[in-house]
Amino acid sequence: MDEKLKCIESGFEQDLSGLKSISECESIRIKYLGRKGLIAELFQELAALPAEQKPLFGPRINALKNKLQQEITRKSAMFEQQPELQAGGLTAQFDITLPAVRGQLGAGHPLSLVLDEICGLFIEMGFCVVEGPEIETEYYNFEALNIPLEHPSRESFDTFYLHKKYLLRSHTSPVQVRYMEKHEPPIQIVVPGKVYRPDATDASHSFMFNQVEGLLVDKNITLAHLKGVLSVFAKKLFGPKIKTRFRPHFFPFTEPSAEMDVSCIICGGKGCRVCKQSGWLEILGSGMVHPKVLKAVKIDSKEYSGFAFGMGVERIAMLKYGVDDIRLFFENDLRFLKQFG
Ligand code: 2NM
Repeated sequence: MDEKLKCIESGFEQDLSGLKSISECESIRIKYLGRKGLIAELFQELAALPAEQKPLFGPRINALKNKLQQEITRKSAMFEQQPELQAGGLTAQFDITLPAVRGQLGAGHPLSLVLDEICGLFIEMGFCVVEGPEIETEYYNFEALNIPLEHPSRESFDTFYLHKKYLLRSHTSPVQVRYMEKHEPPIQIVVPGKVYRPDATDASHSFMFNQVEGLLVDKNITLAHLKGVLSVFAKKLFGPKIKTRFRPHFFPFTEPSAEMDVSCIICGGKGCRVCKQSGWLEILGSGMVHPKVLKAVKIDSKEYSGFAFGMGVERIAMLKYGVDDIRLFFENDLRFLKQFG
């Protein structure tokens, strides 16, 4: 008897899930609850059982009967209210009365968050965001930027060459060159994007990474404007307590050139493992746009001057989030990515 009850119940569940229309509901009702149906059969068998077993199975058969009645009524009401579920469409298998399964919410990629934040800070200061091609020519990636052919300075921008004159840009500066060719000053842009260099991959190097570079050209622009804009940027990005300093440097496309450091965001300047006991972290490169670069884009360097800068997004994201291996950004391990907003 016990076996039989279980068997009828599981058979019913199978039949119920295959239902496609209201008329099929009726056939199932007859099969189980009809005058000669499976439940009626159970009651007949119950009558034949020894008296002491009747109280064991009577209530169970009744309970099963009620359950089947409820399920069939629920299902036919569903077909009545949602006629489009009938007749074997894809949705016929879909029980709209079931509770919904909640999908997993995504999170912004840490590099997107930092890139958007950096661009947002420059937008607040009046810059426009500009993008350009990742496949470039030697002219825009090097020559226009005062990095002559065969010059050793090209080696610090070690490059992936494609077919003949084409290459993968090793910085986003070619976009600034293209922009200056087409627009007259005043110019005030930031350029985010992917850049490529054939470095061996390790904890701090990747053959592809993201940069944000910027350019401001107008009359009477001086190193004071460069220092002002970039110091404000650092305070907005890392907080008002942060200190900045500028160290002389060399870039072929700027003269003079400088790197900007911020006081270590981990130890506050006391010295720690991250800042290698120096108290300072290098954040970006910058300088006054070289007259030869302005000449290449036909901007008169007697009338106009400008400053430019560039920073690595991965490096800043690593400092901001305390990530110690750049490869984590590219492996798409959800255990890592889920930790960001
Ligand atoms: C940097 C550092 C210094 C830079 C220069 C230019 C251009 F096109 F105006 F000449 N764009 N970006 C520049 C200057 C980039 O990155 C470390």
